[in-house]
Amino acid sequence: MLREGPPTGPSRPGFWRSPLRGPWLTSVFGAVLLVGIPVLFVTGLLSYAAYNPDLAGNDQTPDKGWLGFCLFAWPTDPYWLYRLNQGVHVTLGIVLIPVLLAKLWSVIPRLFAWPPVSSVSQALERLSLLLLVGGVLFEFATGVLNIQLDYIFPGSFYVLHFYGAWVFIGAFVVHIAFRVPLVIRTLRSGALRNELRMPGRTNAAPGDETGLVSPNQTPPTISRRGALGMVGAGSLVLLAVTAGQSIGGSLRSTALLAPHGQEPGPGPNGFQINKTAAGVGIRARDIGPGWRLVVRGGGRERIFTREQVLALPQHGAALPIACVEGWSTDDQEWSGVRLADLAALVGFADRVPGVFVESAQRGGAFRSAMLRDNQVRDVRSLLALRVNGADLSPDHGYPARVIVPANPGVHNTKWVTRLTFGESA
Ligand SMILES: Nc1nc2c(c(=O)[nH]1)N[C@H]1C(S)=C(S)[C@@H](COP(=O)(O)O)O[C@H]1N2
Ligand SMILES: [Mo]
Repeated sequence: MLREGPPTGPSRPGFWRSPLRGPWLTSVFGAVLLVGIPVLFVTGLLSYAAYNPDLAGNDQTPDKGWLGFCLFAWPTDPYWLYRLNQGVHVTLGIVLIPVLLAKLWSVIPRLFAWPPVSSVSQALERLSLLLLVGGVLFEFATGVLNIQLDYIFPGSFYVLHFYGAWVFIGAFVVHIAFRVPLVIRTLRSGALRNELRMPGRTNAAPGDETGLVSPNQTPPTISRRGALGMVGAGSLVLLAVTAGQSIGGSLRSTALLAPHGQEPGPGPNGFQINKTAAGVGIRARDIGPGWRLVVRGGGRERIFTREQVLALPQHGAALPIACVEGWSTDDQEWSGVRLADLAALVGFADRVPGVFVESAQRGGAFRSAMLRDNQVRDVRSLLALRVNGADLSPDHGYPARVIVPANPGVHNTKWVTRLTFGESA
């Protein structure tokens, strides 16, 4: 194969003919990603840490090994921390999609470079490119699918997205080590204004080392300014139809791409619903008068009716629901019993432990969650019975749900039936 003379098809020099391709355009897109990708990576790791995957009872990614170095006791302050982190992660990820596609478009000739392997170092570089391109497509695709298709993954989305992120970021670091000097040189040398003004072709620098400039350019149909404008406009449109789901307030209605709860309806329970009671198989009798709350720990067990829970000291907290999918609610006024008070009822008064929360839901990963001791200790952490002055609606978790500051939405378990303090599942 390799010896069969000059390649045909997309590997042929001159097959790719856009006059826009060249080191300058690629460097501009690359520079944007150089800033954006690390922000995605860091917010992604923080998001991962927020799930307490080091606690038994949670989704643990058991083979993570030393990759678990980034775990720590996720704080409850500021209470909007997860909301902000996840809003940035998801919104930025979506906004970068046009830039990513444009960057890939601009380097396509390189991906078909011939011969595929010419030296050991070139083979290594191509391997890193494979991991880079494969990794970035995998991360963006799994992220978007998780948002739009509502948790379709057979196993756990977190596991795929987490390991994928490490593979990708490894290749990314190798790639920028090779390429950053070129990006800096390119962006420094060509005056921005000149590049933008020049409507026509990319002039191949003598001995174009990048292989991006086509030797066989077609006449230009759009200027580089136009190309940048198109990509930028694409990103701005995505920003405009996404950000409202995380910012909230009156901007919420602009979030046309938001997958959930566009029309939550009026009233005190009128805010987004992730999974409805019917949707996860909660039956009327699970949450009817026969509902009981079991509080266990330290060898003790106490059982409460809803009236008895309501008779315990009630406290309020204004907290949002913030989902991994990026959407969040504005602060809602929850009221209910402090988790720390419930711990005290089974004997944990001075040293408040973590708690394993279970719900009336019979299957599925979201039916239970393990919360850490610092989360239980926070006085705003509630087993909420009411929201905005009304009883919880069945879809928001009636008779009782967990609400904890800065907690990922999925750990604010709805339809709670059992709290086990001081031990894991
Ligand atoms: N039992 C149970 N609790 C649950 C869920 C679930 O599917 N089952 N979904 C979680 C997720 S993913 C989110 S984002 C929040 C959403 O709460 P809301 O529907 O009241 O807005 O509930 C969480 N609590
Ligand atoms: Mo969620």
